[in-house]
Amino acid sequence: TTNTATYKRGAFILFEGCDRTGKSTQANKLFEYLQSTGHSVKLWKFPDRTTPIGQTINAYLTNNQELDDKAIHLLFSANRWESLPKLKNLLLGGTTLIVDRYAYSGVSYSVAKGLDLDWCRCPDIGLLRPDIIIFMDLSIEESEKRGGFGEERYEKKNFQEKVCKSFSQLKQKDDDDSLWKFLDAKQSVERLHEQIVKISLDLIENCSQLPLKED
Ligand code: T5A
Ligand code: NA
Repeated sequence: TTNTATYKRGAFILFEGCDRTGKSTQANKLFEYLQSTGHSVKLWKFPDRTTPIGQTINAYLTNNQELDDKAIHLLFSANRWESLPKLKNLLLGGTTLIVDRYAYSGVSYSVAKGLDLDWCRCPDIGLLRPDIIIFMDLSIEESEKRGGFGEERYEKKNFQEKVCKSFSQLKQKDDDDSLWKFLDAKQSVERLHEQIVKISLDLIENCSQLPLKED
């Protein structure tokens, strides 16, 4: 029949990148823009430090707790699994999700410590796959200028260089190259925001008929 209601799911928009590349700034601005223009949208940040697992992760990141590299890797992954039912319901209910870091950060930071890339990917297999990865691409020299790195565990130059390398490896290994949208994160906040709005509106328009995919 002609008047079958068209089903519309939300878009899964992911921001990824090394530390201090402007992910949270852009995720917040996109959220405010979409919300103010009447979209159903939610902002989600990983690690989600509000859950019991997230609190352990926070203690680790702030150097208040030591954990084995593999153990903390699995906790970061578990922190994504515990929110999966909520994220899935939101997307299927038509809400667009803006996610600040996800499994790609999970793998890249652990690989930078020396863990095997394929081992690192295993615990995240079966999580939802984003519709786009907006990768904030910035040299370490530029990111260092942004107020310098703080007190958290990973905020050191040579470690960040390894993280950047792992992200590139992940992109190269991805069968779906079009998933990754690299942006020159050196541009102004406003200039980047304009591009991100355009990309996101196109995606929201076009992804709604596609099924959700698992990673
Ligand atoms: N981690 C995370 C893992 O190891 N495994 C995992 O599975 C996951 C999910 C915490 C750590 O956890 C690791 C990765 C991290 O090391 P976090 O809480 O996301 O992750 O880290 P944060 O410290 O909150 O955020 P970042 O350091 O990554 O910074 P952002 O969000 O990239 O940058 P943002 O927006 O806060 O901006 C940084 C500074 O730059 C300025 C901002 O005003 C700010 O001062 N800025 C700009 N300056 C000039 N031009 C622009 N275009 C600018 N945009 C922002
Ligand atoms: Na951030």
